Amino acid sequence: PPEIRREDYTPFPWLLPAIRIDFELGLEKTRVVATLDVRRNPAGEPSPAIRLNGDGIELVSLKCDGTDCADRMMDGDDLVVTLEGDKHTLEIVTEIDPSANSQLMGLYASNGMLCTQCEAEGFRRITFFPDRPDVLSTYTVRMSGPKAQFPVLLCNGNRTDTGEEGDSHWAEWHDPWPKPSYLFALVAGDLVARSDSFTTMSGRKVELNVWVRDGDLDRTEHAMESLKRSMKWDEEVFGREYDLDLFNIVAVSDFNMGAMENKGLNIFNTKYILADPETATDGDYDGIEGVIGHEYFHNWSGNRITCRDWFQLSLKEGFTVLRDQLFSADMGSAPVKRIEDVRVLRGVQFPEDSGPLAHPIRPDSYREISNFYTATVYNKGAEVIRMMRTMAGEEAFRKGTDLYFERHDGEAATCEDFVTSIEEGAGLDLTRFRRWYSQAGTPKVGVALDHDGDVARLRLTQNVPPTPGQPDKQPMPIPLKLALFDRATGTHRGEELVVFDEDSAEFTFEGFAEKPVLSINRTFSAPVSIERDVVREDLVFLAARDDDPFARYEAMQDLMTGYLVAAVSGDLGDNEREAARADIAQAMQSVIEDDALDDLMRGELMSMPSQAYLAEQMLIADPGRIHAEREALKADLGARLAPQFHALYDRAEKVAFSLDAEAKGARKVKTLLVAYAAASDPQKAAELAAYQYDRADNMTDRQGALMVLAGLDSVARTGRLLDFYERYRDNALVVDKWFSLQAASLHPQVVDHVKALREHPDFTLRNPNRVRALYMAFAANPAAFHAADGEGYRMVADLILELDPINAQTAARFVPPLGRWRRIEAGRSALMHQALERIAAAPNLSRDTFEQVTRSLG
Ligand code: BAL
Ligand code: ZN
Repeated sequence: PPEIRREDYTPFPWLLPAIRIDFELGLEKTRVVATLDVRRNPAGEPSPAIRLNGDGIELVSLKCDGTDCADRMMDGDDLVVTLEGDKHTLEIVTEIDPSANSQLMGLYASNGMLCTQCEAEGFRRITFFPDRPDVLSTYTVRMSGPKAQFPVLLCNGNRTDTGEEGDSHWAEWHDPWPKPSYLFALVAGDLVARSDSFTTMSGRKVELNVWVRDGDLDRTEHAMESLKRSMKWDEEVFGREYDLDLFNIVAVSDFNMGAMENKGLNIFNTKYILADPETATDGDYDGIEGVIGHEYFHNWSGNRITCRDWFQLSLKEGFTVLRDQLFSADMGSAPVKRIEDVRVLRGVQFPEDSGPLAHPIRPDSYREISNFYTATVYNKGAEVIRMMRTMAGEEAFRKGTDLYFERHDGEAATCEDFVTSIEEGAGLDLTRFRRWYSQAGTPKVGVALDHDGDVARLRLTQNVPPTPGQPDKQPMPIPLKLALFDRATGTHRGEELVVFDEDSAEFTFEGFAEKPVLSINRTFSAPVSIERDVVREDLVFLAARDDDPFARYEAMQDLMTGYLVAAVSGDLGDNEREAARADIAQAMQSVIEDDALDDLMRGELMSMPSQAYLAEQMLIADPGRIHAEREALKADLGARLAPQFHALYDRAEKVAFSLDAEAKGARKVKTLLVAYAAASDPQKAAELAAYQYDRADNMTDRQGALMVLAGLDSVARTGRLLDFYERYRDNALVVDKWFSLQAASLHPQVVDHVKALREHPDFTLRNPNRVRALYMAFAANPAAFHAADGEGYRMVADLILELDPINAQTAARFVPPLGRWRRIEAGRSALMHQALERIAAAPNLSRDTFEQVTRSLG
């Protein structure tokens, strides 16, 4: 497959201001008649032909200005039509079989309903079209089909007319907002809606519907409330008002992504819609609110202003992730949300940035764009915009985003357009800052603090590591929030922001009789990796009293990370080991005893760094040793702090179920404590987990207990796993949890469990949620995936090969875990490499998997 390069962008030579599509809908056969008004684009290069993209579809007929058109050719999957004049009408007829569409791109069948997914390049699987984001059209769509099978017919925009013809009925929809083809959507099925309304800031009433299958309606309240909160928040915080009279959301159970922001008709994975306390965890509730917000916010950051080309994906995704993060922070605990966001960034994006698939947030080339819906484009993209906000301040940043929305409304814009708007609107000089868009790799920031007389001197260095195709890097502006604490009083004089954009920089602070304690990168103000020489005593100090919750969390993480990295490398003598463990326990005790903390935050402070994060701290990681040392520390803490842990559990247990922060916090610490107990006293832990499971009146407690039990060899394990399955076997989302819990468990026989679950009658390769439930959980379970004999790698490679012809996009997502081979100890590394080579050697690989595997081997 050819490589597509950002620098090759040229405008499309034709404009398609208005299009009309007639769908005669059927699960096995859908006939599509697309009528395109095309006219020459004065801004494009003159072209004797129009290229209409296709993907696996066959042309039934083609007319140009009313007559059959023979002056055409196929170029690969694309249809190229010779056009001489400046203005034509093309009528294109295609027929497709949605039931055969297992890729879930384009128009496909899911549980008897029809739905679409067009981003990034799915529209070309429906009809021949210039399927690129800079071609904007208004769409008028007529849908017709059997009334009994498809009682509900939905499309983008507003419904303008309906009618019936015998057993069949039809609806006509018109979307007045010009949009690219990737935002097209259609749904036909037997659905019911929770309906509500929202009155916008200018007083317009918008009808809201959340459409689900009959029987799921009771679980849509949280989604609807989240939608209304999103609409209000975007008005208040970004000044953005909704722009249609109708907003529909549809939940489907077969979906490649989390959700999709199609104009006026968001389509969601059921996972991000359906919730009630019996079947959804607190995490699920938060996920729903965040994703509903995310898709809604796209209406402005994505739909009203879209992307010129797919290299600009972070323009809409990075910005929209930032918007959803700020929204969730405002709706719940801001510090905890920040910690969660950083955990995702460091757990997923940092490894991406330091591996063979590293790419800048605005990539320079790709073969398959689906592979670039990454944590880098999304989450690092959000961090980059967050840094602009930090440097500008909230008010000035808002001026920048106002200017961006005003200046580019209705356009297909670029990241550069965004940066220029922020620069002008917020009054920042972002000249050097633009390097964050072009350079991949996580900057390493060296931090050293000296003290001399009454002066504290901070020395900073930065180094952006080489990444594929980018051997040499330029220094980038790095905004670091910091505070210097007086050891005696435990206070500081105020937070400062330093921005340094050279290889090294020095800052001096006067008036410190004694060396202060440095708190740096507070709130995680820059997405960098801090490397500092810090004594444990200072970390214990910060863990107990830093007034920035993120920095306090960071001190706890650093304490544990420092110890674990040293322990894994074998650098610690017995005395040092004991001293470090005692310090960690002391810090944790101060966290448990701090009455000013809420339990949501306490849970964060008590959480250990993930194995992925620990592996990232080492040039070459030994997953077996990391796992063993991490479990040993857990056991040690569980034993040392047993009385404190008990007391905390007892207190948390008394909090009755509700969805407020106090009760959520109580649930969080309870399960965390059972997990510690599992390491220190497995038998007691099994009893406690079974007890928590049996008396659970909500999914958070039940799933937490089962998570721990799944990792233990205990009779309680078998019984509760069976009970869970029997209780929820009719609920696909909960059965997904059942698969995940077993694949993610700490049980020594996970490999065998996953093999058995692969054969379970409920497992299917056709449903991405089910595949991810079993295999993503497995690939993210270091002890199992990195089994020393390579069985975990073989299983994932087998999955990729089997899934690739069915759903290439989902298959390719399993390649990155194997792509970490260069950073893993030699024995396993060779086995990972072998697995990748076996995939690479397979015939007929999809473009998705081919690209990921070749880059990973690279
Ligand atoms: N645009 C694809 C799904 C999302 O990021 O919202
Ligand atoms: Zn998005």
